[in-house]
Amino acid sequence: MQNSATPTHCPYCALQCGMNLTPVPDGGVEVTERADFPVNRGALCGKGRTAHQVLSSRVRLTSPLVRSEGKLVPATWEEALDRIAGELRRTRAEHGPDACGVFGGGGLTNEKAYTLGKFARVVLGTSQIDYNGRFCMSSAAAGGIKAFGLDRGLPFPLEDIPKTGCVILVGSNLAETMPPSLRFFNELRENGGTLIVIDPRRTKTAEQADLHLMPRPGTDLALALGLLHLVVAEGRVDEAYVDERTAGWEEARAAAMAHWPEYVERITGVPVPQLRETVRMFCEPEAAMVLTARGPEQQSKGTDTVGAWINLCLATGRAGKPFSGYGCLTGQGNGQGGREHGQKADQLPGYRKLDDPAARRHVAEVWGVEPDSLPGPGRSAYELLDALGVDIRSLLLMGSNPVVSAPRAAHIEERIKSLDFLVVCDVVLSETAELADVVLPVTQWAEETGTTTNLEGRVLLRRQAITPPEGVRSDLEVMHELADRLGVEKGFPTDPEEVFEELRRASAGGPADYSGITYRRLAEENGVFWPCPAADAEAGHPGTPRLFLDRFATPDGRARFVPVSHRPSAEEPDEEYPVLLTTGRVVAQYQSGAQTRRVDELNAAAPGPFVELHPRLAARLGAAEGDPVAVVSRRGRAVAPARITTGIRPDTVFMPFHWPGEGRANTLTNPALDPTSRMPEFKACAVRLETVKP
Ligand SMILES: Nc1nc2c(c(=O)[nH]1)N[C@H]1C(S)=C(S)[C@@H](COP(=O)(O)OP(=O)(O)OC[C@H]3O[C@@H](n4cnc5c(=O)[nH]c(N)nc54)[C@H](O)[C@@H]3O)O[C@H]1N2
Ligand SMILES: Nc1nc2c(c(=O)[nH]1)N[C@H]1C(S)=C(S)[C@@H](COP(=O)(O)OP(=O)(O)OC[C@H]3O[C@@H](n4cnc5c(=O)[nH]c(N)nc54)[C@H](O)[C@@H]3O)O[C@H]1N2
Ligand code: SF4
Ligand SMILES: [Mo]
Repeated sequence: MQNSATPTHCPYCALQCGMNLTPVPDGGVEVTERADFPVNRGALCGKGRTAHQVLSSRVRLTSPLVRSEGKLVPATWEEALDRIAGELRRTRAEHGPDACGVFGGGGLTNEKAYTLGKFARVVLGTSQIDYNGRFCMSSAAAGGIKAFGLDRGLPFPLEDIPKTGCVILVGSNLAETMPPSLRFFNELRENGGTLIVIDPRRTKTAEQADLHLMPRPGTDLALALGLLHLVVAEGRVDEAYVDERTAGWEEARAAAMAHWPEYVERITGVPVPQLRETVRMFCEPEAAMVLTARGPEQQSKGTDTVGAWINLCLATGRAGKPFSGYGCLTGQGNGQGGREHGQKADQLPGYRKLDDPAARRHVAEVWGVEPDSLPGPGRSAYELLDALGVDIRSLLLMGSNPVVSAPRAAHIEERIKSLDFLVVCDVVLSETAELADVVLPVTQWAEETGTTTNLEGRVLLRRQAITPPEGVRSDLEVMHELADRLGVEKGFPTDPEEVFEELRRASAGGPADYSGITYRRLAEENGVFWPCPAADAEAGHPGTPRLFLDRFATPDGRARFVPVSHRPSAEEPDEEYPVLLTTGRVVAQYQSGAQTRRVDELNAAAPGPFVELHPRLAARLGAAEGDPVAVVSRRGRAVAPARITTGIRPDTVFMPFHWPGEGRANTLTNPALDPTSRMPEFKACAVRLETVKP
């Protein structure tokens, strides 16, 4: 579509690295360096570098598919859309609007996420919408809202990291999950700052650390409480800050004092001297940060765990001050924006609450509907998937591959198969799309324009660089066509900028206020941090790179301590299942692998699943490197080759979750949910290991 390079952003993770797409002679594009984006300054990981290969029509869908006599066969768009509209209408007539479910994704642009939420509530009239971000950032979001009154992953730009004195990185393997961001931590250390990594495995990230703590999976809550205990015992509380900027200290203090260092050592396996050293390194410099990722968050106590880490920051005066604070490293490309504009079960655009009457009135007016017509909050992601074929009879799925990525996946696969009707919009034939009744082939990043909000809260413009292949349409076009067929002719534009203009109005005055942001500004300014209210649009509100410097987003401006206590994981090892399983990622594959498993170079680097285990555990089992090992939990059994390393606790095994089939990690995982965030416990369940006869 253009002859010169188009500046844009990577389709994958929340770093949203800047890249150029440069035309190549065969009519396609390739990824080339773009140095002007401050997050990555030109650096890309292998996934970003090869992202253009997934644009090729060799690996993707280019025709709608409709199930006929048990098989998915090509169909016209008219046939496919008519079939979907007919089935959704029938479900609604026979079972009521809540029998239609919608499942979205944190990779969808703001425009798509916004439109999907509106489509569910206005066109289908269903409360049953949620998305895969529930599996990702929901515990950190819940913790942040409780303590600060607002959830924005990082309350400061990544560029602040080199300027702080110490960073505690809790359960993040960013050397593999966001490689270009490692630069900020290297600069931190060059500047004399220190890095502490907390991970049950000696990851590539932990190898960079000045101090590495290796707790048992699922014990970060006790660990944080133990550190706070020591902060108090050693007289390191910032009393003036606590008085001036916080509320609830006494209760939180009392809860922490019950967590003696020796008791915490017994729970976590982290020796007391390491706890003391952590407190010293964290408290001595003038500024310090705690950053969490999925390790401590994907737990049935993730929200409390995040609360405990925030308590540590508050007690030591390390939040809402320059180069200090708590942040969560959000994961998906639009993991931040995807949680702000209404595809979450309890939310309306602008990070408004669906059960807040004023929010309902505001959004209903923008949408031109009655506030009372908006359904209430629905089920969370796992609960929604678990209700498929029971209460929910038809599902529209856009931007997720739960057959691979949902906890207790064999059960969820059965639930999906028991649906009356499944429609999947995707760019490739994912494992979930293979089960659909209708599959719609959609455009992706480089073929359409849209905005994403990266892990810093920086809203970015991803520009169209290439004409989509024949036969595909955008997600916005799909929703427009379906709305039209279901009797809603207006309000579902197909032009992303028109959607964004409406999103600006819908978000105006909400916590995530985008009303002062325009496509023009995004193009000129290389991104704008929310909140950016329009009240000052004339003067040009500069956006808000740093939050909470004057006050927190609570009614009285004070941050809230949360009184939390340690509790065990939903499933602790016992005689029958004596080992802990934790799960996560490798650098060369992305999520369910739907996209990256289609790139040769990435498959060569990471060809398949494995079970990482300590030599002592391997010896007890009688397994050698590469031997197939069966991992068995109360949910099922998975088999993958052994990868033996001293870089993991001897009581723990690790599996990446990027693959379907026999080695699918999620066959094993426990869907125990956090009571507040409804996050499943992906990071800790009990298993036993067995050798497999060849
Ligand atoms: N290559 C690659 N990059 C990605 C993604 C991808 O799939 N592949 N996905 C993106 C997305 S959506 C996300 S959410 C992020 C995730 O980014 P990360 O959170 O960095 O990724 P994970 O590998 O899931 O988990 C991080 C670490 O948590 C550790 N861990 C496990 N259990 C515990 C525990 O109980 N406590 C502690 N402290 N640590 C524990 C694991 O050993 C692992 O090293 O990555 C993003 N980037
Ligand atoms: N065991 C275990 N399980 C986990 C995790 C873990 O750490 N351990 N992590 C969890 C986390 S943090 C996450 S985020 C989830 C992610 O897991 P999934 O939700 O399965 O995420 P993806 O694999 O990214 O799936 C996105 C799908 O949408 C398609 N797609 C991409 N762009 C578009 C688009 O613009 N429109 C449409 N319609 N489709 C598009 C892709 O091709 C792909 O099929 O996995 C969770 N599952
Ligand atoms: S780190 Fe994330 S955003 Fe950057 S190139 Fe890799 S996948 Fe893309
Ligand atoms: Mo994620």
